[in-house]
Amino acid sequence: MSKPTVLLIGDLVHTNKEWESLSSKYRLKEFREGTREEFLSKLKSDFSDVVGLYRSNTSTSATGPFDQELVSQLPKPLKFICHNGAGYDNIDVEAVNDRQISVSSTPVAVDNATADVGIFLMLGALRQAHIPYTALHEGKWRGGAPLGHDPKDKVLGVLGMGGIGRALAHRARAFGCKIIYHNRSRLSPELEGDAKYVSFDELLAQSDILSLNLSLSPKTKHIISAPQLAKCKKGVVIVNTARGGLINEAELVEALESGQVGAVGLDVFEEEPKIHPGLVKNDRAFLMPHMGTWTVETQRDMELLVLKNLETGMDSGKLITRIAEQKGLPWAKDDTSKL
Ligand SMILES: *[C@@H]1O[C@H](CO)[C@@H](O)[C@H](O)[C@H]1NC(C)=O
Ligand SMILES: *[C@@H]1O[C@H](CO)[C@@H](O)[C@H](O)[C@H]1NC(C)=O
Ligand SMILES: *[C@@H]1O[C@H](CO)[C@@H](O)[C@H](O)[C@H]1NC(C)=O
Ligand SMILES: CC(=O)N[C@H]1CO[C@H](CO)[C@@H](O)[C@@H]1O
Repeated sequence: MSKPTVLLIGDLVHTNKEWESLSSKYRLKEFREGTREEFLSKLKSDFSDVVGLYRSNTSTSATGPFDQELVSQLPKPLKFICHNGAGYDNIDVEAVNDRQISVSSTPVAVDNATADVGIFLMLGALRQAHIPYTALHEGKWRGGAPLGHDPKDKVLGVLGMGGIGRALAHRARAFGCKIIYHNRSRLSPELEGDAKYVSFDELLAQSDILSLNLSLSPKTKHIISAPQLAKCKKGVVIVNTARGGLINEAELVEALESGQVGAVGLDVFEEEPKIHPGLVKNDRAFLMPHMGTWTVETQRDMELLVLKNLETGMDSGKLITRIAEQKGLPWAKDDTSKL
């Protein structure tokens, strides 16, 4: 019997050995680079027998997004798309669900590193670190930096209390923050700890620091815009390590300029890599170019989790970290014991 085929799209950096060792069980095919046209044409020839595939956010630059057009041309035998990344907004979920193709992403593996950057941005924004940091590099010592603020006794509001939100809360407790959160559903007492569950409006009204940790979907796009910013305390600090599109960036700039928002710590932007000029030039903006998971250890852990999903899918028909939109569907079978 011939081995089933798995396909790697885009690059693999830290786990090439592990990938190659899968050749004992599967036929390995690769599309590390190329164009969307080439990819679509290979789907009909070379790749027509692919059962499982590995993709990543960066492979989007080779194939374009997994939108309706592309998903409709995926080969018939394809059952699994294992995606490298916590966010998978470049996969059309409705289209893959229609075809009953299982999709996994890499939550959990990203939690700690992303929460680390969340804290870094929170502290950077509270201290308005941008001013002394750039001044020092220009030979101007502190550059007239204003006094910053301590995290101690500040109310940290976490919007979206998933793995990253909880890892952030865990760290923020050590800095003396009081944690409140809002999530579509309240967490179990074990997961909640001393964090207080509040409504979305209460979260806005009570937070000294507001951190976003929810995934981007049509429902959450621009969840923070002018009306929400107006409901916040004057001088609120906004931290975003999730997705740029959660915030209306132009309206955030206005609120920052008016002083309604005191400072921001942002790792993600609405039209990456383009950043609103009002953010770049604002001294109270502490910015990073989407580096949440940008560490050797975490990148490797993410690649390993994708390969583990692929292998589990191929061998048992189940996924370890299936995307939320597929959980509970009759054809969607999971095995979370391997996490
Ligand atoms: C993933 O791709 C989306 C666009 O599809 C982009 O907004 C986002 O910045 C990318 N994320 C990473 C981690 O590169
Ligand atoms: C995250 O860090 C905690 C320690 O703070 C550790 O217990 C946990 O295993 C880490 N999670 C992952 C997925 O590595
Ligand atoms: C937050 O709410 C969503 C939607 O109800 C739910 O899927 C998720 O499990 C919740 N998060 C936690 C950590 O309970
Ligand atoms: C990127 C990410 O992991 N976001 C999580 C933040 O919290 C929401 C709500 O609990 C989760 O659904 C997301 O997965």
